[in-house]
Amino acid sequence: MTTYKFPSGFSWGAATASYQIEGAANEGGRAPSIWDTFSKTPGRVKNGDTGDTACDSYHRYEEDIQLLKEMGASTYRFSIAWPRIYPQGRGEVNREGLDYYHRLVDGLLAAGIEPFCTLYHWDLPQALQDEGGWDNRATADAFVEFARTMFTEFGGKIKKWITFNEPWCSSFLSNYIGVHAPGFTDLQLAVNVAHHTLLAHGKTVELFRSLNLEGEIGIAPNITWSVPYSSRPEDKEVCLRRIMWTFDYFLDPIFFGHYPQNLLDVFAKNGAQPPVQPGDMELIQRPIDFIGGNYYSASIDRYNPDAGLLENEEMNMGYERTDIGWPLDPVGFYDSLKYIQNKYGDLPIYITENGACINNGPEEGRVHDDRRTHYLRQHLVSLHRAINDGVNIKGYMAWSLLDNFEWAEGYNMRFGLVYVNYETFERIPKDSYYWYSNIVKTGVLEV
Ligand code: GCO
Repeated sequence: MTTYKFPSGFSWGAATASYQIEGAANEGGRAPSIWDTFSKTPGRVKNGDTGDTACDSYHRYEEDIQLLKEMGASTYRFSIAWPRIYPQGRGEVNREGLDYYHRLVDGLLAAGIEPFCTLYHWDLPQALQDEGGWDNRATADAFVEFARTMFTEFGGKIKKWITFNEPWCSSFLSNYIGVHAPGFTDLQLAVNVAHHTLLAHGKTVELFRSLNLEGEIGIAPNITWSVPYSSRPEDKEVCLRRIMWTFDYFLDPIFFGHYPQNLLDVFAKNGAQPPVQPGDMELIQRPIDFIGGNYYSASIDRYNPDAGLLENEEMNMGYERTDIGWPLDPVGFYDSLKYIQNKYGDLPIYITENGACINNGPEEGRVHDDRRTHYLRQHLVSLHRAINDGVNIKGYMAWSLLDNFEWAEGYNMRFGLVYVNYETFERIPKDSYYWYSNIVKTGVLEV
């Protein structure tokens, strides 16, 4: 048996997102977001599932806090539904929405759990989409006003802020690949969305500093690792492009003030370029306090000029897969953390998401999700190895506390440590919850 001891003071927790868990879509003064519209459009989400009721966390947040507390979590990552705060995106603030998050945050603090708040986890108010959404530069300013309200209301209570969750998804997956809301397939549009997202990020960081708030602010891009099929330079190159598209495309502007040239070249070849205006890159480059990283999986890719935008062809190498079909690659987790350290330096890193889709349901009141435990065990070993090798990782948040609305996959894909019955909203901690809880409480993993 090997014992892996994590540093003392390491923060452990779990993550969720507003539209995926809250439900109560028409309550508390909330107006629709682009995800309400999208999920109600036939054919967009499996089984026609919507977030209307989700896990009903809007009403059951106390139970969820209790689950975190019993787990021993020191931190909880959740997101704010912008349309609960500004139902029309801007203008009049909705007090009921603020009150809900005050109840949640106060409950967390009373339980000794640090609130780790994501401002944008994809639920853009539909009213803003009607004005062009993130394609419209003015949306960045509306976002900054939403952030200002959150900072002034919650400053002192919330000390960890994430501006944007997985900006690659909310720009490219949503506007070029078209499988997430709002569901467009236009590269120039996606490149615009990415740029305005970064602009909103930079302006929000600047605002945060100007308010002199206690705490830290960062961003949480997805880390999609990719391993070259062979040592041929062209295979290595497509893999690097693939990694950089989800991660460096958003972090290079923040750290270095420019987009990665290899991706600008790909976009230019396809007739698209970011709508940069004078001063934008300076704003985007405002220093952040930490990097958040969401890691799930890796692919093995090779160069194939007929394989779409990046010219990468994904190879099936027979890797073990989770129930959503994503290959398990814990080594990719380690490699990506080293990559981040080499490229961006020693800024603190939080693993803001990591987890597995394993769809086992209850059997006689228990959920035996051994394959989730297996996944987590392997990834925590990689995490430990990265920490030992000097990567400055401060915390780990498992995705997810609860089974929840898995975007275009609906409710069938389950990522929770806690099982949710979507009819009764009963919560059942799975075997992996108890296993993870032991590590959270002791800071020790035994394998
Ligand atoms: C995110 C993710 C989550 C997903 C998870 C599993 O960015 O936070 O998309 O919301 O549920 O990644 O796919």
